[in-house]
Amino acid sequence: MSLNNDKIDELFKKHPKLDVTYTYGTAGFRTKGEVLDSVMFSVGLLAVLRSQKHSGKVIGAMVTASHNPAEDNGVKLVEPMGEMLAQSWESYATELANAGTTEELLKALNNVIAKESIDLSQPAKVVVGRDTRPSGEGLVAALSDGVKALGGTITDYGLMTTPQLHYITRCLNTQGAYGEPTEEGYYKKLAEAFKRIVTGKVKQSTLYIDGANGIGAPTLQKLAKFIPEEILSVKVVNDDTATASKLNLKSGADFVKVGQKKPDGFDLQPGMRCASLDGDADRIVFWYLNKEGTFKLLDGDKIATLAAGFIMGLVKAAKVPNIQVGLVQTAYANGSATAYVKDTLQVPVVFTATGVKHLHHAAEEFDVGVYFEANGHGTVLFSPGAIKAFHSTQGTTDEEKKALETLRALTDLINQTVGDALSDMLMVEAILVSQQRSYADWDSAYSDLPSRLEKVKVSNRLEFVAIKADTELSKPDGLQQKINQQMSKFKNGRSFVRPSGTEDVVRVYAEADTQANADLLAHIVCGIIFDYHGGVGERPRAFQKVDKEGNTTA
Ligand code: 16G
Ligand code: MG
Repeated sequence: MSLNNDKIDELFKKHPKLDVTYTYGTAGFRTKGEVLDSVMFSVGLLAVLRSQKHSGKVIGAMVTASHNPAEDNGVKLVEPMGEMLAQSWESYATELANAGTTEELLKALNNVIAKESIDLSQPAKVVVGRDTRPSGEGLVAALSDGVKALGGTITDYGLMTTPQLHYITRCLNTQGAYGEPTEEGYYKKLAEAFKRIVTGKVKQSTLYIDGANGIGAPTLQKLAKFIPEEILSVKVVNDDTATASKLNLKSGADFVKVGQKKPDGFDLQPGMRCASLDGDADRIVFWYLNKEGTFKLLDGDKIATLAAGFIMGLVKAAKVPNIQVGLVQTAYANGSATAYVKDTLQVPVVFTATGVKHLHHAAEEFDVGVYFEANGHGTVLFSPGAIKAFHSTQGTTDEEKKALETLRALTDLINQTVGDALSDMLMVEAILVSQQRSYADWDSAYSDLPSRLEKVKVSNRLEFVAIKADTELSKPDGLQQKINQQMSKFKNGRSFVRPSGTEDVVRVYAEADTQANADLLAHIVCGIIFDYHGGVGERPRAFQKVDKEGNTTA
């Protein structure tokens, strides 16, 4: 079989490429919604080839720009078992998206077909979902045209969270073994598993969830209907999805994590238990006011340590042999969190580069792999062997049986495809209920080292090459030595620099013994980058000036 060139030409003409260069980045394509029409068409084409490569298995496409403002949009492809698109295909996505004429497009398509030995006679199935952005509907139509241009079939699931789309993709490809491939199937699976863990235990106070005025808000409201009020009470705040401009505006997980402050819409009082989702509900961070009235954040590191500690305890109590629990972090993990995991929990820690796909694959190496980015994206993966062991181990005492039942329920409760804010919310709640623990008690496991995250605009961020799981730079020459020199001047000083995968900036992270020192270290490193490595635009006043010997100057 060969491509239907006329059909491709006819449909491509409906979605002409603009004079923009596109890149499939850390989490797919992401930019202004108004320039994405042709990109969506090209992603539809690629999804068909990917499905054919997998002998007709269903490929997912999620139209979202996560925590970005409402005018942005994006798309990412999902593999049959619910993981992110294989990295080796990202460059094909970029090539197809940048083809300006039908001729170029056919050339790019034939290149993928030849290199990947695609059998065009295979069937191709694609499922698509989208978040609440106004541009979403039109973009789904463009993607759909791409699928049709190559003769594939597409099912539009409409509005849903990113993790729901990943869930559905996996359900469809496992003939329902992972769950019912419907929105309701998702709610039922989570709600049932949650009930199995908490029923009969003392309920906690109301959870106030910041929905970032995005798709997570109505989704959580629907999920809550499947969980009796006697075991969980949730109140969704920032649930205005009708006013597009409010999406992620002064709200959501990213706003709270970066700014270390509460979102709009909350009259926050000590004792209230709160959390924030992001715009597509694949991230969550928890937060509260402590007794002194100070805002306190329980981020991805805190979620990971809570989960790892709880699961380790269960595995021990259930006497399941040979289960290795491991934790995966990125360079953004707070130094105190890493120390706590190694020294107190005594769990092995692996570091990967930033981006969910890297963490996910590293977590698969463990029987129970807990992975979270500090920003709140993460999940816990159970290997097939671990799931089997939890079911085949019988347990003799009541305590053993109870622990086994909780472990089994956790394998259903925790989304196995990708980080899922709603599943993570229920996981955390199930743990806190089981341990009868308050946020403050959870928080007291360790104290974060003060940290600062900054960004610097530079003329070419691709001149910055991060190595060793983003902890060091190999390029530009000499910069890493300068950073090392500055770090050594601060107690507990640690700083690293990496080019962003989602924004045209380089990011600078620093931590140290005090907030003032963390800020200073970050601003020194920012100053060095800005002054010696291509800073552009107005020089932020906070950036420190440093001479060639590395001494700060006024
Ligand atoms: C994307 C990634 C996230 C990562 C972030 C880093 C996925 C689904 N999301 O949002 O994991 O933390 O990018 O952004 O992979 P940056 O490269 O701009 O710092
Ligand atoms: Mg997100």
